[in-house]
Amino acid sequence: MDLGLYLGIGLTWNPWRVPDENFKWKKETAEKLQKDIDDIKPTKETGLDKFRVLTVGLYGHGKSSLINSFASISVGEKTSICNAASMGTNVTTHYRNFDFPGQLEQIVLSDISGLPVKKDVHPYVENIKLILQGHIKHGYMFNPEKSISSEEKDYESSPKFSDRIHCVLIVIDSTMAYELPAAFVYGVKRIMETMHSMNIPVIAVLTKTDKLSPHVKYSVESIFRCRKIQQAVQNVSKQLEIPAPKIYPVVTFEEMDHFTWRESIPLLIVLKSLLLVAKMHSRNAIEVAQKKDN
Ligand SMILES: Nc1nc2c(ncn2[C@@H]2O[C@H](COP(=O)(O)OP(=O)(O)OP(=O)(O)O)[C@@H](O)[C@H]2O)c(=O)[nH]1
Ligand SMILES: [Mg+2]
Repeated sequence: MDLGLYLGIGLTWNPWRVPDENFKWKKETAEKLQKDIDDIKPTKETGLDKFRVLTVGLYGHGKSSLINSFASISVGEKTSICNAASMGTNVTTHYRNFDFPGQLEQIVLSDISGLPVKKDVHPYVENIKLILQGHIKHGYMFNPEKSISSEEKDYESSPKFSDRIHCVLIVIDSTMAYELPAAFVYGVKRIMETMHSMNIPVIAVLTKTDKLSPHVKYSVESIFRCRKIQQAVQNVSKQLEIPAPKIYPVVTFEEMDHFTWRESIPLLIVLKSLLLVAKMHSRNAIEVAQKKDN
């Protein structure tokens, strides 16, 4: 075993993140998180069956892997509902909404192609803004050169309240936290302007922390004690202007044969947070919409 790993070099004595007052890496913690998640459903006044959550990020950063991991948690075993792979180009090319089989029946997660970095990000950003407002239909193929026009068949001219996005997950490969491409930072900031104007909450997820830290690769329990991960969170927070507590490090299940409650905990923490903010947002948004109608 690596001596640094053995001696715990690079780990803080006290965790840099304490997700809950009495947080412990125990099976009961995972079960409690799962129970809390089950209880967070849309309120009656919103008329919603499900919360809609959009994943945004660069290609290959782990958007589809994250969605597959949530699906796995939902059914209690490793499964896959969207394609994830390392191919050097965008694997996901269409805008698709995924309902989860199993327990997570209150969420629809939307997957899209990664933000282009070598091209003008404007058309992509315009499309994201339209998705946030519910104007783009499931199955739309992203064209990085141009945004959708209101004439196209995949354009929804009068979206319902339930078509809008209630929370955005910005997915970032933690090993790139120190060199986020300028086009990505620019694109995310433009998308966040629209989110702020619609009051849509954002959560950032740092994937591949097992690649950033040998401690996490050895045991996921090191995730909230590893200095490198803490620094990655701080770096992303500074560059994207997202508060550090809203940035969640994880390891997706994509490269694992199976998972246990232990590996689930960081992902369950993300799920609980995104459901809480989506619930809060949808409740406020319906009040605003109803006031406008009166
Ligand atoms: N080691 C490790 N690999 C991961 C993790 N998450 C994703 N990967 C790998 O990263 C690669 C890309 O993941 P995807 O989920 O396809 O990325 P994406 O953001 O959906 O990419 P596009 O669809 O092309 O935009 C895959 O080979 C995954 O196995 C993780 O937490 N740890
Ligand atoms: Mg993908």
